[in-house]
Amino acid sequence: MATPGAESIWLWVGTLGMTVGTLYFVGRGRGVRDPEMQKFYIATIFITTIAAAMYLLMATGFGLTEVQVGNQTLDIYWARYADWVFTTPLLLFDLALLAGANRNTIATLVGLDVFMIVTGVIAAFEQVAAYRILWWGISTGALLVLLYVLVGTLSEQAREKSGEVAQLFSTLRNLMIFLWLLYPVVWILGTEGTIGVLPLYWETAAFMVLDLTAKVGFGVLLLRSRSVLEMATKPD
Ligand code: RET
Repeated sequence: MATPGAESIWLWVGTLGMTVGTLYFVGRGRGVRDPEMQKFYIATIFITTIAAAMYLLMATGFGLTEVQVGNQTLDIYWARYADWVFTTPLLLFDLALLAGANRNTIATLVGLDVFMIVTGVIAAFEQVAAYRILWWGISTGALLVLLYVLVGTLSEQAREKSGEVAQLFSTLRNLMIFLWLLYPVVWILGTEGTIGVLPLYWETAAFMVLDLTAKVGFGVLLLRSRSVLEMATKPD
């Protein structure tokens, strides 16, 4: 455990944002009785709840550790990965549910995603700089395959849905592709990448904006219209 520096301001903003998001989603979900529709609310509420807890863990310093790489000591917020390993599969689950995906597609997406985060953890804790980049590359490879499945198989399954559902699906899918591709970029430019283009302060701000948009922004768009979710859950 180490003490967070000036970047803790962004971690507190993240904690607050995820908490407000959670309360908002709980409010939106009140009175939803249909079990198929409840799935969207349950997944989305867990996403921001887990993130709020992990942001609090980072802001209070428990979620921070140090890793020695050569003669550099890196500040590593390990709690990010604890957050992502649960929340990114839930985000994919939300999108897959909207697309009406089958179990094999969901399992493939979640499997690739967990592989991506776990190899990302290895990259973050590896002590040899060159191997950090190697694991970053492996993790990024998994991300690219995952996005390929999103654009291919998942989008194909979503095409059978009605106009409004298909529209919401493509908005959320495009948002996801754009945001998720920025994570490995921030990581490699930030402290983890050891080249130090982006100092910890700005890296923390960047991840916070990405996390809030990918979770709260995504959830707001998804849960905005109950009638679209109703259409999505009706057997077609
Ligand atoms: C890491 C590092 C190694 C390379 C890659 C990564 C990808 C992370 C992603 C995270 C997405 C997080 C989201 C959080 C929601 O709030 C682990 C940074 C590819 C894609 C969407």
